Amino acid sequence: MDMTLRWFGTGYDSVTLEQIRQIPGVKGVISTLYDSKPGEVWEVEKIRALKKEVEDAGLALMGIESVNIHDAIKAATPERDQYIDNYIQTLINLGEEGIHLVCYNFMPVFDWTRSDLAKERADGSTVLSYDQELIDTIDPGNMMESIDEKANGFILPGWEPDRMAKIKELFQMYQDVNEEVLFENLKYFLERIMPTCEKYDIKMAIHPDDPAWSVFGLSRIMTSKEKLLRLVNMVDSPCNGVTLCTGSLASNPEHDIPDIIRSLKGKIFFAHVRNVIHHEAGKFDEAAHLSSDGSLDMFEIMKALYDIGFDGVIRPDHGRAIWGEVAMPGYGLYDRALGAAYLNGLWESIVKMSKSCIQTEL
Ligand SMILES: [Mn+2]
Repeated sequence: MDMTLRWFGTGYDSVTLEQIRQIPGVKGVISTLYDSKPGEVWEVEKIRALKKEVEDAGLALMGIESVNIHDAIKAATPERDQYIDNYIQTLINLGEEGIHLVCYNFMPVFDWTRSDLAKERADGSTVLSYDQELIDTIDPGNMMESIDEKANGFILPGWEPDRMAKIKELFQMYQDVNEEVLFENLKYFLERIMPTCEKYDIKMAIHPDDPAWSVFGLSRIMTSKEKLLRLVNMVDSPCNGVTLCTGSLASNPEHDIPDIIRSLKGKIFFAHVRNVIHHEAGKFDEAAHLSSDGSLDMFEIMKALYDIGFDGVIRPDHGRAIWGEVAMPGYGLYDRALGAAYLNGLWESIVKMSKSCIQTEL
């Protein structure tokens, strides 16, 4: 297991590589070319420069989150093949630079969605939060403004202002894209890119939809164990797998995360681990990573990852904003560093206890 932190790049992230390097047990970062637009070919020089910057700081670039997928591919417009060609060229350029993990999502129009980016808790910390009733009062055309208000001046991942400016066109583009069509479009995309992924050993790790249900009437398909299994089974390739994001999947309180992990044995290439507090249906807050701070049992989650032999890249996911830090919501240094230390602690104890059990049995 390789513990990492997500890092958005110099000029985009308030956290520095030097700070990340000082977190015990963190070996690398997951990053992206944050100024690239969906559909663009990533230039080799830019990938190389990013990798060099990370390595010069004593860390490894362990994967990309994300190479975003152009809406033409998700909606299967006549331009999709050209955009898939571009995507393949980006994968080739990443592969040539030794990148072997790419996280992506296949959500129409909106990436992750929250109703509040800074909900205050009793201890003064703030967290991201979701309330379906509040979301239902928002005109999707104004979603960008409501998200932007509490973003501390940062551009949020997946909420590119240029794209959001064309929100009406985007909704039109997806009006006939139901779940089955979206699955077909995803299959088409994966079948076209897998030969390149296999050639360069690039693991494509789809991120579950967040929250795990349809929002604003748009179809969403990466929303449950059954659908994640359908995805891994519909395109048979060692490079077709998932990002196991505990917080996204746990937006639905009925989801049993350790069970989902076990069912995806061999297909989890990347893990995002965070905790949530469930309220009534359609309403949840993010929390500190500690089990007792939220509704998820993080020991059982890490144990399930251990039991399936997970040896991929992991990162603490969104943290709370604490100690007065001003950062991109969910992506401050302090609480994610606490999260990394905690998850490493859980892992160490699971590994050592498992080994002593084996010895006892012998
Ligand atoms: Mn995630």
